[in-house]
Amino acid sequence: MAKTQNKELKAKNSKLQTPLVGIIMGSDSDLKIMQDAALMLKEFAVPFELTIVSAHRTPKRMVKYASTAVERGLKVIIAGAGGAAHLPGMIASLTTLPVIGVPIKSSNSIDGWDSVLSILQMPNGVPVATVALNAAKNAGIIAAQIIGTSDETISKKISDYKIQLEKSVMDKVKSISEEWQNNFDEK
Ligand code: C2R
Repeated sequence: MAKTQNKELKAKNSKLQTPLVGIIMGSDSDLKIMQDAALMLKEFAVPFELTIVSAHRTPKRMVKYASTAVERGLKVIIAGAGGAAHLPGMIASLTTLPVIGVPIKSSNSIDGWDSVLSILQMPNGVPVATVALNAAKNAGIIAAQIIGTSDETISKKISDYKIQLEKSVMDKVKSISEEWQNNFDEK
C-alpha cells in the first residue's frame, strides 16, 4: 500500500517538474553508489530523473537517451559505470550536454582502476568531467552547481551547504583542541 502511494506520488512529481539532470548507470548494482548523486540533487531541490542505461547491454537505448536528452530538457548528465566503463564517454560522444562521469568499483572491477581510467582518459574533443572513485555525491554537487549558474535559488542552497560544511569542520577543530595543543587558533 505504502509502495503504491509512493509510486503515485512519484508519478505526480514527474509530471510537475521536468528533470534538469539525468542520472544514468550501467546496472542496478551501481544504484547503491549512484543514489548519493540523487540525494544531493534532492537536497538542492534540482529536478532529476534516474535510470539504467548500458552502452554494452542496451546500446540502442543509450543512443536514444543521449540523442533525445537536450530536447527532453536535460542540462547535465551524470553517468556512472564500473569495470570497462564505456557508458559516460559514449554518452558524451552523442550529446552536447556536459557529462559528469562516476567511476564505480563494481564486482567485476580491478580495484576500480579500470573504471577510473576508462572514464578519465577520454580523447581530446570528447571530455567527461570525472569525479573520484564512487564519488557520486560530488557528481551531484557539480551538477547542481552547473544548474545554479542560471538559477539563484539553487545557487543560494549550494552557498548555504558550503557554509554548513565549514561550520562542521570548525566544530571539530574546537572539539579536538580540548585535547590537543593548537597554537594556530589560540588567541
Ligand atoms: P552487473 O552487476 O550488472 O554485472 O554490472 C555496470 O556499471 C556495473 O558496475 C557490473 C558492472 O558493469 C557495468 N557496466 C558498464 C556498462 N554497462 C554495464 N560499465 C557500460 O555500458 O559502460
